[in-house]
Amino acid sequence: MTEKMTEKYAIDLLAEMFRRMNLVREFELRAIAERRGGLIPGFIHSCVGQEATAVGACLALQPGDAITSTHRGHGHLIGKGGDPKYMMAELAARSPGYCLGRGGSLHISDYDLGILGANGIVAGGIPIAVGAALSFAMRKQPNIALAFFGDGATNEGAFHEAANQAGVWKLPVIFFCENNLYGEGTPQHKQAAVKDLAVRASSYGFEGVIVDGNDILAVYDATLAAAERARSGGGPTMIEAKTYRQRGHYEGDPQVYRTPEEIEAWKGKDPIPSFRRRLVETGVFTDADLEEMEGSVFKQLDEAVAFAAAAPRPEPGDALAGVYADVHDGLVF
Ligand SMILES: Cc1ncc(C[n+]2csc(CCOP(=O)(O)OP(=O)(O)O)c2C)c(N)n1
Ligand SMILES: [Mg+2]
Repeated sequence: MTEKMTEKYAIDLLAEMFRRMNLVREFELRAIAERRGGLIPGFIHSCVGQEATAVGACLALQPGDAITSTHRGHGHLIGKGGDPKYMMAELAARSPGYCLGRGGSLHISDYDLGILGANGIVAGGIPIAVGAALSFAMRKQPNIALAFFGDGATNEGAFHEAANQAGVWKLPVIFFCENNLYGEGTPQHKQAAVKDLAVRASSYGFEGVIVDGNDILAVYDATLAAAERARSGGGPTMIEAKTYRQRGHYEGDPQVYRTPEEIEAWKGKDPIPSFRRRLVETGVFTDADLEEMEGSVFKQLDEAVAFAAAAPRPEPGDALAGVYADVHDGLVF
């Protein structure tokens, strides 16, 4: 089993999967604590419980590939290499943040890393990813784009229009649906008449696959296969990863739409401890190896919080820097 695991996956990759999933989890918990403590204003939609989809999918991509993210995007950004220091500064509305401290959690992007943006508009990132894929194809670049979105987003016109166009043009794009069973407080069966959202891909002429979104290796394998297909001219794939968010839709959500028993049952399928057990049981890493990685995550987050807390706030006089519209003589350009 050990040999099989390390034959198929490089040991550095397995370590990175573990470390990055922990970084996402602890980033979320730390951000929630710092919001309560007053450092962070505004909303947080945490992805606690969904770390395997974010990290597994991103680690199957190449550095030049692009992603688009959602309102629940911290995991996607860290998965694609985003720096928690600048993320934390952005959440704390400080000027060294990814958007100069003006965007907050829902508007983080880093074009150098291929992160084309978190997005407060449900399904808003999907056409952007298709546009990036079209651009890669027209420029004959060997890159692909991946759009993350939720189950609720597959009921939006933007999803269907973008999927249709990508199917017609066979664009190098992956439609990655994190199906966490709810769109805000609405369970999936009240918003879609199909049980498996992956079937929607067939309307647009490409394959839809279903994976266990709490199994990082299954997510990685499915994304790698889809990425290879896209890169070799085979067009789009939709991946539906079945998962669960362990916390509310947003911090403070009273969660009246689901039972504590349901939440507890899904905590039993938490993607991080199950991967940890697998790594130890197969002898890939010892407990001590993994503890060291966990410790390094806490250290990195301590540094990120200290950086954010010490950073300056944006100056009101800089409000028009870095924006596309400007005002001259009372007119907006
Ligand atoms: C176009 C649009 N409609 C509605 C909203 C309000 N809204 C924010 S998140 C959300 C639910 C999205 O559900 P899903 O796509 O399943 O993502 P999840 O929150 O479960 O990750 C809604 C309706 C919005 N931000 N944008
Ligand atoms: Mg959802």
